[in-house]
Amino acid sequence: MSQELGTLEELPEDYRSAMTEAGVAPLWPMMRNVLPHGSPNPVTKPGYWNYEAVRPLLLRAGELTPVEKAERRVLVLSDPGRGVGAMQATSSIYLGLQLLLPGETAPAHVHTPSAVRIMVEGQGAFTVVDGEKLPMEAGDLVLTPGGEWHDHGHEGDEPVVWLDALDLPLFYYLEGSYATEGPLQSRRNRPDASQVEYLSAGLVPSRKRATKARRYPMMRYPWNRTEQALIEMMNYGDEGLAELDYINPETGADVLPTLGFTAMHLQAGSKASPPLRSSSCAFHVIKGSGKTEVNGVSFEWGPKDTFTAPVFAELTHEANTDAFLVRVHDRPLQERLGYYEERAR
Ligand code: GTQ
Repeated sequence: MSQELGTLEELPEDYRSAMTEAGVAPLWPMMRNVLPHGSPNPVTKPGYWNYEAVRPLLLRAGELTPVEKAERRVLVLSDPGRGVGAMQATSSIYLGLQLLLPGETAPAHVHTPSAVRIMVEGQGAFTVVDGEKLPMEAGDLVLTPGGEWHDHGHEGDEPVVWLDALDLPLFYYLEGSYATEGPLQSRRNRPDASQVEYLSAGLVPSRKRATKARRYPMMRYPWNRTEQALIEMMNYGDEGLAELDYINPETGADVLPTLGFTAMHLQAGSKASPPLRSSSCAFHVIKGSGKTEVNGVSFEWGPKDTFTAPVFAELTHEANTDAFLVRVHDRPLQERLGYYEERAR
């Protein structure tokens, strides 16, 4: 274990200005900032967004800014540790609430970061990804992987809101984030793959020699099936908590290279304290109400609310009613980088 490290102030003034002149700086006064002992020192603070509070602001954006002038009409959920305006909710996760009004179209574009939509309210919206029209119903999870063209449309008659989760902070940090705009896509005249090729878990279209599956074979994960599966898991489990990971049905891998998604069901009256995880995460409430403590900060949540936890957060969930949440996390990225970790409480 190293002893107390030297400080900048200990160094002679002339040496410090000569270093500045040369464009260099000593590591040792900064060493513990970049390599703290034992565990990271996150900038991210626990965040909570009450949907009822944000909803009127989002609807007002619909009156103030036509979608043509927004490209995407979104209110961004900023990490309290970085302050309002920060384009991130945790170190690696961007979250935004997007509004689309009846008849509107959000134009086609493609970008390097990947996005996932979790439907919050309203009917009749759809996203077209790679020519596939994906209906969006409450709780559905819809993928827009990086590099895939996507546009959003709305054939219903009420405002539609969904939660966007993107790995944008990572791409921005890598100076790799950019978008290209293009014309609306033509759509194949068939239901999306979740209703045809991948209707049943455990069954995939028969593997033929020389045919290569799409990298992202299924872009939509309908909520009704997820909820049914969670309820069955709960019925035959004994923990008061059931969890299912969203996976690519062809490979069994997480749905995206960087972000993972886990559907959670907490039984009414149950309490859960997961291990400390090296991943940061966001929770979006599909149904039900409860309370979660994140590093000692308590959030009372209800349907459509969203809250976040930094890396290695101490979490305790308590459900007042039967509750369903989707957890967005960066475990896949950390596993790729070889450092994902869980520590017992
Ligand atoms: O719908 O494509 O919240 O490109 C941020 C960037 C949504 C989208 C966001 C985007 C989108």
